[in-house]
Amino acid sequence: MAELEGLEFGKSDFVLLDEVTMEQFMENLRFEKGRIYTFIGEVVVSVNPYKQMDIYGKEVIEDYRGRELYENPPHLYAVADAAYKAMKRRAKDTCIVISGESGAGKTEASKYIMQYIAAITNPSQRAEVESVKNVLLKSNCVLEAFGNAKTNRNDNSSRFGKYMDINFNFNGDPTGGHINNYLLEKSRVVQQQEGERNFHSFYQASNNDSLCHKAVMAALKVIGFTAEEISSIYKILSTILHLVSPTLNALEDYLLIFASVFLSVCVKHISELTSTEAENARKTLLYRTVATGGGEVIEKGHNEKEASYGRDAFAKALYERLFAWIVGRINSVIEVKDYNPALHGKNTVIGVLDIYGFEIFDNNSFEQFCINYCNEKLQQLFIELILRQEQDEYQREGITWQHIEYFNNQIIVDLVEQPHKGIISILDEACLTAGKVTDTVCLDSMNKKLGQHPHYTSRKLCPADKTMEFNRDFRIRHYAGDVTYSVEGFLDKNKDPLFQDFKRLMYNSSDPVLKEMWPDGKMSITEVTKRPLTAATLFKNSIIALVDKLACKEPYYVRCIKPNEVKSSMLFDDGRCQHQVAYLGLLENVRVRRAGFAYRQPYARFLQRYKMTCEYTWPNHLMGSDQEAVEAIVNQHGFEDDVAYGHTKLFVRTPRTLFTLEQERSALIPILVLFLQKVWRGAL
Ligand code: AD9
Ligand code: MG
Repeated sequence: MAELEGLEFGKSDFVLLDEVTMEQFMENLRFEKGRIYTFIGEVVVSVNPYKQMDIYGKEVIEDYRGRELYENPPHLYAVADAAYKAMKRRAKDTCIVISGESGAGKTEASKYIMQYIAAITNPSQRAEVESVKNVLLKSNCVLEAFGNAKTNRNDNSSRFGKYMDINFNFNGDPTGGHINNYLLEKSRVVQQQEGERNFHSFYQASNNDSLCHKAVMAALKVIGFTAEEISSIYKILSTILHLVSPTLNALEDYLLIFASVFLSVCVKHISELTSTEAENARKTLLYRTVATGGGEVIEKGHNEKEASYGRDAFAKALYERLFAWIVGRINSVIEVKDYNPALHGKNTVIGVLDIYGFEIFDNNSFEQFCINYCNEKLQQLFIELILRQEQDEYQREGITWQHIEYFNNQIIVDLVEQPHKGIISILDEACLTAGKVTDTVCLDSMNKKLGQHPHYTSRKLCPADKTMEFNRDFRIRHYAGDVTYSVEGFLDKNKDPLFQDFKRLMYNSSDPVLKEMWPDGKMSITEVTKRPLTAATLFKNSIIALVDKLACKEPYYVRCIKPNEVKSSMLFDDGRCQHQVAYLGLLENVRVRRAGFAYRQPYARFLQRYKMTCEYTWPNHLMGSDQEAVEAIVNQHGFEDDVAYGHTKLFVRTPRTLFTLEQERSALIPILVLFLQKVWRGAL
């Protein structure tokens, strides 16, 4: 099949469009033609089909295994194979970056890529490699259960960022891996927007998702979680459910909480589930310990607001630490042990990034701010790498490079992260200021400092009811669209405080798993604690580290597009798709790819494919080098003006040239097949 794909060639890569216009791009993108993947050179553009496609599985994997990118129709498998080949043949660390907005198909793509890599490795079925592969694959199921939730944009939305490194030995077989997780949206534990749900794990544990629950339990066991650990995980989930249950919520009146029988029932459950003293658990929910100036330690009762605030912060922290612990536990199983480079050769890595996509909700808060900032950083990386890669390649091969204008979103990245001036700095400053700095005061400060910024607008909405306060928010003109953020809760989420008493309570639990998650509970109240970094700064640091990690690898890109807002397999919403094509910079990507040379191929490869079209090279050439043989093909066709000769590759300027060669090749194949058949039958 692959060999006879020549005529499909033109349609399968945007580089081959007659003209790079939005109309032509959209015409070629539409999935009604039954094709959901298209190349831009080595980038795969993917449109979510919202239905099961018969394009995955063992047989298709075999078609792609070890083949070059353009020999088969565009597919995730082609890009996975390219990343794998680069890693294996050239001992390069590579990464596959999957981007696109929420619901565009990133997580599904990352799973197909992982399955492909698992399928093509370890042909000798060595048990220890099989076990690593199994854990890598099963970790998806567990992480999705605990880190994904139904949102209004996606029924299985990733509420954390995931970057997974897979390590390979010199044979190209997986030897281990490491997962980094980024900012779990923990506020979801206590509050969800209308129409959304809590993390999947809560439903699996408590009610109707028994099928998924079984799969998660099986996956936990395969990974190597012990029965005690699994029991602790589910006890923590139950604890959180008790904490955020409507019963406890309804009792927010501080005095009522005191007197309530419900509270004592709840406390009893919580203390049993967390293996803590009931009296300590009760006290921790209702009091906090404070050190007075004179070094005295006193217990201070919470007021109603503090009590409910403390409880929510506790529930969120419990879940966040549980999630981090699960990731750490998986890492401890898959980390590469006893690897000796002298003995085993270079240990290489393929990284797969599947992070939350760009989000615009009706009400956007601190979480969307972080998620969208992260997407700005990844877009910035895409711009840099795609440009850099082209530039490097031309330089390496000794070919002159022509610059193409891009919208560079660095200005938005700076707006968010610049030291002293950026939004994160202003937020941090407000969090560190003693006394009562409210969200609105912080917003005033942002407006003063950033009011003139072309991508920032402050908004003051006059409420319908004149006695009410003004609604206050700010708007960022992101690369992917305008997002209005409600400033309410920003400072609190950024400070992310948790009364020390909760940490101590957990540290003193007799459940060893739970205790392990709270090492900082060891400190006594009088010990001086350094002010922890704020949530936004921690996130910023982790994303900067991620970008650094990706930037030093050879990147492969999957750009996902969401075809409509209603999760339909029938609807291709032109306007929505055009918007995504525009902000993802796909047209520019095509232009850059075409500006210099649309195609480049190593001489040997080019020769192998087109030697049949030239009398001097078929069936074998007698020239000194492959480059000379390629020159013979080019000259015979009169393409001299359309190509340049690099040190190792032929560069082709216009798609027409390759297309002509492809057509000629396709026309020749049946004749050659007939010829060979006759030879075999002895007729010739
Ligand atoms: V988010 O940023 O985590 O909210 P993703 O990860 O981009 O988002 P996801 O992969 O979860 O989106 O895809 C959303 C849904 O689209 C899936 O649950 C599937 O129902 C559907 N989907 C996505 N890709 C495919 C596919 N290749 N084939 C069939 C798909 N269905
Ligand atoms: Mg996802």
